Amino acid sequence: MLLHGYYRSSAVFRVRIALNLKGLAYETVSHHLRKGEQRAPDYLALNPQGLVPALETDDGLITQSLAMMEYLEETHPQPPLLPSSPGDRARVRALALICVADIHPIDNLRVLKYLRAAFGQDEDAIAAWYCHWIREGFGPLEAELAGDPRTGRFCHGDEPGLADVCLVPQVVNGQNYKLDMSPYPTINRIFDAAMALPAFERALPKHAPDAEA
Ligand SMILES: N[C@@H](CCC(=O)N[C@@H](CS)C(=O)NCC(=O)O)C(=O)O
Repeated sequence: MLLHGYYRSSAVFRVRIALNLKGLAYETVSHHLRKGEQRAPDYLALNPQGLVPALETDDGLITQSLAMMEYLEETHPQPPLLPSSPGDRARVRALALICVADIHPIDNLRVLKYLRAAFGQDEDAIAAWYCHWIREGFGPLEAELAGDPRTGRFCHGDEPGLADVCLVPQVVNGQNYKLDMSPYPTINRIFDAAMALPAFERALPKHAPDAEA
């Protein structure tokens, strides 16, 4: 498989973790997001959204990190990223979507660029925006995780799964913006448990082949 990405991208970070958890080998192509390489004509021809990640597979190109992770789960079911019962699967998907659908899209690079270019916002305002939307997601996520007995060492039970794969990059994004994580003890505990696993640690941006010094 060939993963189109960029080391700092948290959506790509998710896919690196999922590939590592599944024990799957892959190669990478880097598209420097700050230089706008995701909008180069040859990449747009591949992925008209002009976003990373994109994953080239034997079944064709897959865009959208969640679709990739579901694809990996279906083609390589072991170890599972989703639990076996429909209710539990729905819970894990819902937890994952807090990061994937509710937090990440409004903190994306193109949104921040638009805030600067169209509304003249400075870096303090950008940081306030960025952290606000993480707090909006992490508050309810913390409450859900802390209040549900299905939460274990990880978001769901004692093995890492899809919700953890999506949570960890979002926490790292918060750390990059110096977000105060003290209101989220359960999230912090799960983050620490995940980072103790090589599949998560090796997927960190700093270990990606295109990481900059
Ligand atoms: N929903 C998409 C989001 C992909 C996405 O927004 N990727 C970001 C990097 S984390 C990107 O390519 N940003 C480029 C830009 O904003 O121009 C997914 O999960 O794959």
